[in-house]
Amino acid sequence: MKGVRVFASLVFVALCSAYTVDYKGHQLWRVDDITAAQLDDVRAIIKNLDLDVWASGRTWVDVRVTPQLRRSLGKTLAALNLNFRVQTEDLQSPIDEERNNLRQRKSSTGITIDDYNDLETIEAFMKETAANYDWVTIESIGKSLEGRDLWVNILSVPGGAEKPIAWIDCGIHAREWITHSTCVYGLDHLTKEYGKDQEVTELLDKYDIYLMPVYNPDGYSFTWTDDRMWRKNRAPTSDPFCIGVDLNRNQDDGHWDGPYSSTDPCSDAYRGTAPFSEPESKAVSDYIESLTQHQKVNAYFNLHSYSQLWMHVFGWTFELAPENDVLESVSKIGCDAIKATHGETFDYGPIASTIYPANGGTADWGYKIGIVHSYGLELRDRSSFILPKSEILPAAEETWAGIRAALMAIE
Ligand code: 0X9
Ligand code: ZN
Repeated sequence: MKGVRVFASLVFVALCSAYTVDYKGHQLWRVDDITAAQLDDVRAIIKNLDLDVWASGRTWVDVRVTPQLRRSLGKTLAALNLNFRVQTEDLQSPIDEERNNLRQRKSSTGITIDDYNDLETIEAFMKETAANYDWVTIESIGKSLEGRDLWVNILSVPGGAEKPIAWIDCGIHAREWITHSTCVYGLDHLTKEYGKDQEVTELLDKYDIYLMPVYNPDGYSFTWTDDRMWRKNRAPTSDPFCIGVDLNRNQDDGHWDGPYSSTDPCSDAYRGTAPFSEPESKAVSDYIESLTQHQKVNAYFNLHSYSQLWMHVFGWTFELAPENDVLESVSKIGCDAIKATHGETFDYGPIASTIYPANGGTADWGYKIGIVHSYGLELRDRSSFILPKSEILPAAEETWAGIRAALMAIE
């Protein structure tokens, strides 16, 4: 009897701690009110301590702090007069909470639009949607490093003259789950509402929509099994202890080898060995480029989280694009539509000055191949990759309102 109980509790423990990477005791700190004069200090601390940066803005940065680092980092920041506050006391607790919620739901099969869905469920939903609508197709545009299909849904309502294309992808960064759920919502909403909702109907009458809910399936799958906070793909690197290339530093934007990415395979911003060295970024970019041969690709939306930003080119330089005025006005239209949905505010502007400069990003690549309206969006919220279930639909609704408004404004 005792043996049975021990066995039962072992099974229970195994189910509860399904992730192999544990963040118990890790905290998320926000270093705030950073002045221009303090910026170099902050950068040096991040580099010296090899801190894991989760997000940042013009005057703040969120870093994950291990239990071992707390004391010394606190002292260092205080000595430099840098303000910081603990944003999440124990990073494992929201991860556990999220997992418990998902487990409770698990009795139901099939997609749940107002919740997070694993890779298999999303793929099944994409196939099912293509089977249910004669104007929706599904295509595998290549394979990930671990051999998973890279799926895209094409929403193309027949009739009228040839339409321009709008490309929207989600999940280039594995842990940004609110983006995957936003793409899934889009697929569901646009298909169900075409011919009923006037705004959806106008959008699909104007555009062929190419929707890729999971840009980085190997990484996404890994965030469900091993490490909820995984960001990159799962490519082996020259360092046997470090895995993964940041697919948003791997694009052939003409400035891949610039200073604003990492050459260190252990970094979360590792650029890879060459532009488009990665099967995922290569497949997506080849495919989009092939689309431009036959049809106009009017816009590219690359979805991220978090920090509520709507960004346009450039990322590689602080210089402004010649089209900056129009990019700013379309971004404003997008942000206004977001605000009108649930009151959330998004800041907008060029990538370099709105978040930070970055080489090898999707928007700069899109711009380089002639897609001027190439945007990078950072969705909700302002403090975490883990968003409660209650925010999944609102986040998706406002994002699609923004994308729709922007697309209707682009000529
Ligand atoms: O660093 C990034 O790649 C993005 N931020 S995140 O925290 N989601 O990782 C910002 C990149 C902005 N550039 C493009 N989207 N092209
Ligand atoms: Zn991201």
